[in-house]
Amino acid sequence: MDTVYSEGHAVHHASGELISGEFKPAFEMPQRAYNVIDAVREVGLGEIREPEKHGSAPATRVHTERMVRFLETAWDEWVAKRGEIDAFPLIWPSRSLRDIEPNDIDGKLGFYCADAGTPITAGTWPCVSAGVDVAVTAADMVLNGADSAFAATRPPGHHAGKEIFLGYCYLNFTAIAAQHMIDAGKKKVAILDVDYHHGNGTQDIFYDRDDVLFVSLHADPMEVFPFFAGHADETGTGAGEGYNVNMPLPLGATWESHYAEALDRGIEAVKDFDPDILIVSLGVDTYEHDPIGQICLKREDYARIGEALKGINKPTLFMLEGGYMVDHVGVNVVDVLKAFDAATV
Ligand code: SP5
Ligand code: ZN
Repeated sequence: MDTVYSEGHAVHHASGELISGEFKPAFEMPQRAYNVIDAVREVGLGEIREPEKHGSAPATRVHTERMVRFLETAWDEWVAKRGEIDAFPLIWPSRSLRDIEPNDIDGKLGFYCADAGTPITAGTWPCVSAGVDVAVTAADMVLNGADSAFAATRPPGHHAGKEIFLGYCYLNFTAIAAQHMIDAGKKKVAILDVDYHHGNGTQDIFYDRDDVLFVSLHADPMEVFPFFAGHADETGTGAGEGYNVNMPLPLGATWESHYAEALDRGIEAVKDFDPDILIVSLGVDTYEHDPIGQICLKREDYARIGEALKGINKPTLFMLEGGYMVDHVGVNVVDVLKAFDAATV
């Protein structure tokens, strides 16, 4: 399996995030992607290619034009008001407040950014622009006939919705890749999201559509981030009814206790849909030692995931999502990819 990767990710390095009542070093950092690429090289997974440039047009197919322009211009606007420190929101338009885009940068930050862990930094826009290039280039490899490809994107993307960003995610690279495949003429794309957290952004983008199936295994949002999406009763709306499948898992779940069974059900849902292409949102924050996750997969379980996914027997694009036990992100991701390559259908 070949990998698409751009060094361009490294310019986004948040100074920190508000977590557990403290401003702490950001869990989502450049070293994550470096370790993934080191692991890809180490096992000789395949070639590592540079992406082609695609500009912001693929992003505006799934996000609103005004949010994409905000991401592009927010840093300069913020620096003019506050200087060169990371830009965090400090008020949000929750429930009883108005759904209005204010003029001032502090108001705009709250309007688009939904949490206190996803700052705009000096490098955010160049980084996520490189991510779009990586996602679309890897999607093109699968469209052009590769059995599989790996988009080593950073930061993750699955929390970013049509007009909202949170959870270390700014643009939804998985959704951008799926839409690019639909725009290239594919009729049906399935997204299977195995990140520890619910992929609320991907769900938001495709919730009313029957051409993109979204299936997600994640920790129960009654207990953990993103709290306000990912419940089992979210099944899609309108034409999309029945094309959104959420499988919340209890905290502490292991391969044996819940994971294997839920993964099987997810795989069955994908097989029933019979997509042209499968996209896997591959987060490894399900690892037992992840600093922010409370699902307990062991190292050997990642190969089991890869092997199980091969059974779907479809061209497959893997997208890198979360995973914060930095020294283990690379090996766990590569264990999935290696096992996928090695498995026979
Ligand atoms: C893509 C992705 O994995 N985003 C994750 C964003 C999670 N942000 C909130 C984390 C809160 C974790 N609280 C647990 C503290 C344990 N000490
Ligand atoms: Zn996650």
